[in-house]
Amino acid sequence: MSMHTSLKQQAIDILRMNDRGGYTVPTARLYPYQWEWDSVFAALGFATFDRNRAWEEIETLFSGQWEDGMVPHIIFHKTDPDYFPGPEMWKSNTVPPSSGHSQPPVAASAMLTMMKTGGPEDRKRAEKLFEKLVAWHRWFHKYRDPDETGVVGIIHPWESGRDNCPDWDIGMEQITVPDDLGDLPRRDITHVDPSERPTAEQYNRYLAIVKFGHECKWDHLEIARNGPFFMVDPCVQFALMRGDRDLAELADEFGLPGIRDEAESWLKRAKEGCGSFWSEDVGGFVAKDLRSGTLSTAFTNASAMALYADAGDAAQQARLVREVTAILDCCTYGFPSWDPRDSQFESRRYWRGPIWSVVNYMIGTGLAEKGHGALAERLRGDTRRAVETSGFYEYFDPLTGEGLGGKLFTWTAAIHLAWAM
Ligand code: 9YW
Repeated sequence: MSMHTSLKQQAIDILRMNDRGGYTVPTARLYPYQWEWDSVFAALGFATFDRNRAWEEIETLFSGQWEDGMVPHIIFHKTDPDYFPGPEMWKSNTVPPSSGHSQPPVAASAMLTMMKTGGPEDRKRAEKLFEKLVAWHRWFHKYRDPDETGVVGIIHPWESGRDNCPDWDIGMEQITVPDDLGDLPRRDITHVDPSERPTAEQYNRYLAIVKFGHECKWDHLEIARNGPFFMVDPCVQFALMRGDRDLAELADEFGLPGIRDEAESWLKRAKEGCGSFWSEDVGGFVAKDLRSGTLSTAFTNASAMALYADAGDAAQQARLVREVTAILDCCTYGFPSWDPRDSQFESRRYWRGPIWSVVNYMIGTGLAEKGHGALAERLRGDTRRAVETSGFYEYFDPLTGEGLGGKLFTWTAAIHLAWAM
């Protein structure tokens, strides 16, 4: 793209370029399908210049919703040999075909934001989708927290959206790879540097979970109870808590007190449940393996999302803000996906150190709302500077700002427009 085009215009051009008609792909070739949370953030970006297209993005996403209420993490609108694992591995048996688990449920919050910043047409579009949105939240509570503990589990590292974070090593180590998995025709390492991507051993375990899922026909209660992997992810938990709060507000707007009460009772239970994955050692909420009870060992960008969900008591919140500050002091660009003071930190490897605009947006929103305006501004500035330094990459090195992963990336462009401009 020309050096003379403004960054704002470049961001708009990227969203248009990645538009496949009703939905956007995260980036051409590397990720050729519709991803759940990418699409929701894309909608926030579109909403700054094309409201109709913004709502269309979310409507297309919900067109892939399963009968049980789940919104899948990938929808395979058109088969593309460039991506593995494609529909033939997931065997979802749905139209359109999709993956078999979800991703962080961020749509309620985006829809509320779009309604608040819009007019009567936005309200109409939100209201029309509301029933589907409620069904998705109910699905999360029923199938990801079957014992009503107030804490939802994820059945695959990919459900977190923070695919390769060291958090998942705890659960992944316990997975036995079936003998009949065969050689996996990975495509990701033909598109980007393998040193920034997961290893072969990790990929086999990822696919072992997929195999368990389709073999039980995606029976999500069976997967939660007996599947190979079940962990708490602070990102999904906090996105859902924030989403429940925003769902309650939407229900109020639409005059549905029963649904507001339902969402508020989920939230109350979740606030109590959060104590179970607080780590005094780390000074924050961390991932937890629900099978063994093991807590993860470091502060991540998901830990920093606590204020976005208003999780924790006053002392916990004060403590975690101290960690947020200390971690930002070690980086040129915040917020790293793994604590740079920990030996497992890798500044360039996928979710093991780099920064992501979308997570920054949620962290920054929470910080600003809870009275930490300077920290929030620091993060917003870092998010913009990373783009100014390197362009609209998928993610960035927190030490140098170097752009990594896919180029001309939808959600980086969307967040630039919606938040960091
Ligand atoms: C993969 C599309 C997706 C994101 C995830 C991210 C990555 C896909 O890309 O996963 O094949 O590894 O981890 O959060 O939705 O941008």
